[in-house]
Amino acid sequence: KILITGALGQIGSELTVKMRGLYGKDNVIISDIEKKSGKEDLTESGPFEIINVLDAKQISDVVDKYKIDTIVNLAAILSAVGEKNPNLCWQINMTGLYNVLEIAREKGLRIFTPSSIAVFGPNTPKDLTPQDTIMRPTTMYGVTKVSGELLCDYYYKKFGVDTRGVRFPGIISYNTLPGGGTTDYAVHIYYDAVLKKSYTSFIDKGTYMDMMYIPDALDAVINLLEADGSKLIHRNAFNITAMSIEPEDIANSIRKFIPEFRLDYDVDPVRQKIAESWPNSLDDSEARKQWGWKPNYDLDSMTKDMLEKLNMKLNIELNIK
Ligand code: VAH
Repeated sequence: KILITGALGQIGSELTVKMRGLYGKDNVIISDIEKKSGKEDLTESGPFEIINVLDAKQISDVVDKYKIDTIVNLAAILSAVGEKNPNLCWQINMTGLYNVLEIAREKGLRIFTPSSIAVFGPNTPKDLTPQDTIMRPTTMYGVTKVSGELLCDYYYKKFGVDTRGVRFPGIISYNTLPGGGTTDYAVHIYYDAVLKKSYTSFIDKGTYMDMMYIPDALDAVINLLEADGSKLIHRNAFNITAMSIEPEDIANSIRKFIPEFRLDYDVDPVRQKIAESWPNSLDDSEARKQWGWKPNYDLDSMTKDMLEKLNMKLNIELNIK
């Protein structure tokens, strides 16, 4: 039985559907800090619990109630919001994780914790960033992701807790908007392409970051959780990526489907500084070797699918209004 925390967010809302399809809805218990309107398709279609990850007893009670054996801990504050409220970012990302790890230690659970390219900082090698290298992030979010990786590896080595994780790049999806990250421009550009045939980017031209389409991100969670643990040399967390792109690359790809699409810039210095502190591209060969990581979507196939799905989604919403 799997418990997903933060299940109503960008990754969680689609991981819920995927996992319920694979394992059966009653085997995937989802939780979030509150019920969110518009998420009835998730909260009414299977077990849903309110969990504030800062309350260890709430987590423990749900684990006992449903006999959970695996927790996918997605509850988190992302990079840009984390710079606005670093204390909350530390509390949610670290105390939440600590509570989950302590329950996993007591009850012998398996834990998946997402890390991020945000673990890397300005003095990390920027191109084809290695799996094992310098990690001195300059955001509170990045500090919590490095700390989280170290804590998860500690719980594996010291207590034998089966912890696993991946360093997610920016994730692009059309179902649920991301919760305040730096890579969010790469999601909003597609929404505006459909709605306005133009987008004003808060990240500057020429700023490369790793990205991936959400179906590949969901496969990474499933495949790493199902991987034979005895074959894993690393645990927390694996570099994974599908593409290294900058805003102009996305615009050129969109123009293959919307020729008149226009991109201009109104750079946000805070998020630009964060983006520049992260790598241009990751080396994800260890994930490919140790558990068969392989993305299926490249930029153009992602763009094609995003525009098709957003056209349907936004036109339906527009027609309803
Ligand atoms: C963010 N989308 O921008 C998240 C992620 C790698 C980026 O951590 O904060």
